[in-house]
Amino acid sequence: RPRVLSGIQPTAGSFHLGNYLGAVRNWVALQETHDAFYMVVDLHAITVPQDPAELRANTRLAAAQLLAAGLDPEHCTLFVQSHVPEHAQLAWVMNCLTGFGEASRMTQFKDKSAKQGADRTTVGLFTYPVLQVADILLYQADAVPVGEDQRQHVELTRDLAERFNGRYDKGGTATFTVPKPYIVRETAKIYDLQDPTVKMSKSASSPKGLVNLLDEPKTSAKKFRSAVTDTDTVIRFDEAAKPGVSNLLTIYATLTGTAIPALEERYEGKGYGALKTDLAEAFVEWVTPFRERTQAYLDDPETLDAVLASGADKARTVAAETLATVYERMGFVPAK
Ligand code: AQP
Repeated sequence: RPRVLSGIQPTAGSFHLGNYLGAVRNWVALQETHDAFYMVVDLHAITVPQDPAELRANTRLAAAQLLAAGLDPEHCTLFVQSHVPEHAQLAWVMNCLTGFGEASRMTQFKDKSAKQGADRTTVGLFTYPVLQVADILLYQADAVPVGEDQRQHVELTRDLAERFNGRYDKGGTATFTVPKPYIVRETAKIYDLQDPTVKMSKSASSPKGLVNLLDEPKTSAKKFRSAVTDTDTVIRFDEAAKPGVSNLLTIYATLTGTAIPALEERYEGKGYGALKTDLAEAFVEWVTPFRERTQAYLDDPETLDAVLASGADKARTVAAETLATVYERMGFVPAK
């Protein structure tokens, strides 16, 4: 089976709809066809300041949401990044292979650091993509299921894997599998409901444009009903001319498993109000059991922690083997 690896941050508490539709939903599908490794990336979370109690609670909350979304520990390896120390160890090695200019070109870093200002931006935020490189390469992943915003980081991973392989393999077998991004075009970028030209994001979206899965469903339904569209009245998928309507159609189609042309037909001659109300209802119908399942996992922390412990064991076996090969090839003297 080909292998996939991906991660999600535990920073905001609730996942938002972009996280779910752009990434987590695909993780659930891929666990049936791939050898799947998924993690809650708490080491990434501390690139910005975290309250310790909140980080601890949000890490378990993220795991609970992943299980509620449909990840099955019998079909995938679910773990917490900091439980596997090899991530930080390989990240250091990869930092030493990454050009300063190369890291400086990462657009996500440029955007976030510009917003935070130089004094509040940490070196950790700067090297975050390199930690991500290590995350992926440790597991020899063939594919990385992510949203469009992560494409550049997967490209960096490919470059560094090839660089390492070229420099250290010396005619032997390649140390690293060179991974490909796995991005589902239709849901690669879910947009802010109030500004459908920017991605839905926990840090950049206005509260009214951001749909958090764990918010009161009534609150989210209202956000759908007041989503920004356009002054036209035709319900048609056209991302360039009608970004708001297209975003709503994408969300509706994906949540309900309906093709977009079928929705266009269903809403022919109807106004935007009907689409928004129906989408709000469909969302509430989907999210209500999701919230209940999340709560059930949270109510049983022992089981949750046991799932994560067993995931970490499985992950460490793979990660340790890769790291040992890397250390050996780089010329580190073995510890024994
Ligand atoms: N709007 C989105 N559309 C599609 N996919 C998205 N992802 C995030 N936003 C969208 C995907 O979700 C996965 C987990 O991402 P993360 O844990 O790194 O979260 P994030 O990218 O930090 O989420 P935000 O909201 O975008 O955070 P900020 O505001 O901090 O930048 C990834 O696969 C991501 O592509």
